[in-house]
Amino acid sequence: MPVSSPPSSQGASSTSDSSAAGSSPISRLNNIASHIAPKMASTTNFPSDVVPQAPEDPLFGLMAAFRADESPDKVDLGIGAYRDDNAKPWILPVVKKADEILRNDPDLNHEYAPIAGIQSFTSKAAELMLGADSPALKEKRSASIQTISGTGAVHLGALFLAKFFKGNRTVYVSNPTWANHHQIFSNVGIPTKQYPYFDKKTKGLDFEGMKNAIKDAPERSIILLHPCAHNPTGVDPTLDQWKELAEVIRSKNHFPFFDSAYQGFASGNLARDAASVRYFVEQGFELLIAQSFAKNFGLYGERAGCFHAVTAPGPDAQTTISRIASQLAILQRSEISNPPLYGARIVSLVLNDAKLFAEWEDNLTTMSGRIMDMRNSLRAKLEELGTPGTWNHITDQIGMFSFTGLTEEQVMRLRKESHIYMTKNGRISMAGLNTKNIDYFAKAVHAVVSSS
Ligand code: PLA
Repeated sequence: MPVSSPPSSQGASSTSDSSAAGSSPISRLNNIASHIAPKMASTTNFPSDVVPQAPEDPLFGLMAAFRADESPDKVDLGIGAYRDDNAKPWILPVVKKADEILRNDPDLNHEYAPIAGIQSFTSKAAELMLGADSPALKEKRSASIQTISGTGAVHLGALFLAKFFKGNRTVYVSNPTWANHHQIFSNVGIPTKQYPYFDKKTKGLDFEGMKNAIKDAPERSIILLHPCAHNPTGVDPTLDQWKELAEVIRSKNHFPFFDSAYQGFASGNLARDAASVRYFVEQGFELLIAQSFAKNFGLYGERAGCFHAVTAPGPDAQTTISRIASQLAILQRSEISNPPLYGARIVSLVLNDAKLFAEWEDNLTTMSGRIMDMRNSLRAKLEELGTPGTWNHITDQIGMFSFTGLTEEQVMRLRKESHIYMTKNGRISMAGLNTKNIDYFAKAVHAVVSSS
């Protein structure tokens, strides 16, 4: 019987890597085992035709490759996590303060949270997303449930739809979108289809393509939308375009599902970044929202998130939302029982205290402002160098990411020749750039673009 390997630092890697055959103690043990029982049939319930070796997650694989690179020049533009001007993770000063308050709270304990999470957190999270004067809040026709960050919220929404949505059980996502959307929905049996989004020529929004595809989708389809700072393109519709989209979505009775992972990161203004969602709610849509606090609070690993369901106005809206909330609680109970405390406690402290809230807004401006500086600087440098092509899209795009237009071949060359790490689709996390590495990056891009 094969001897299993200890878990590797990269998670689900296997022992069957032929390049390592015979070299590790585990493969030697496996060799001996196969001599002792050469003819023994495989005893696993999970042979390779049933459980094939899956590829490593491209983004987390990229992160591991970056960590393993020993070059002092290496640049990480992979995962969408904020970095300061020294390429270091930034603990928001307001989070440090909230943490201090938490740690000195004599009443704090480690009891379970309620199934729906910490109420002081979920209620303020809803206000943040919908606006304090939202008709949905006033009319009490929204339900909010704390989740395992944004991913957990998308998953909970997908699971709810898989169980209860009786329209066209297909979710339409932008082309491209955050790759995990495809996995999360297909895992619960909801297939994804794509609507055009990114115009390769203008490196901006293919609005007509997007609108027409949504118009052509069968009645009552699920439409997944990024409210701001679209991942991976950094391209957002204007508010007027959102209004047109709302009209199309209404005319086909589609069901909108917003995935908000970057509120405050696009413009630096929380209300402006939520304007699309708020507009749809004002228009009386029934909709779902996944909300992440990973990026805007820098609480990536703490997994603070929230899921909101909003039902349309009407005489039975409150009973509808109560039914929905009751089923969400059942799903939550069977999946995670109840959500983790720390991140939500931090967020709750900040959202419930006017002074801390103002400080948080200030921290958000620091992050979004530095990203905008890097956009301006990168564009200026590439234009100064005379790098072939146009570079206005770097400053036109918004939020954590820029879709550079670099080809996969160019991306791979940058990795090999200059130790610069970005996803193969040419997405860069803008926060990975800083005053110290931006010249190096611009020159490296200039070199590969000029010679390909
Ligand atoms: N939705 C979108 C659109 C995202 O970009 C991300 C994160 C999430 C949800 C999930 O975030 P959370 O679960 O951490 O709250 N996207 C990252 C990381 C930043 C990732 O892929 O997990 C990215 O680099 O694309």
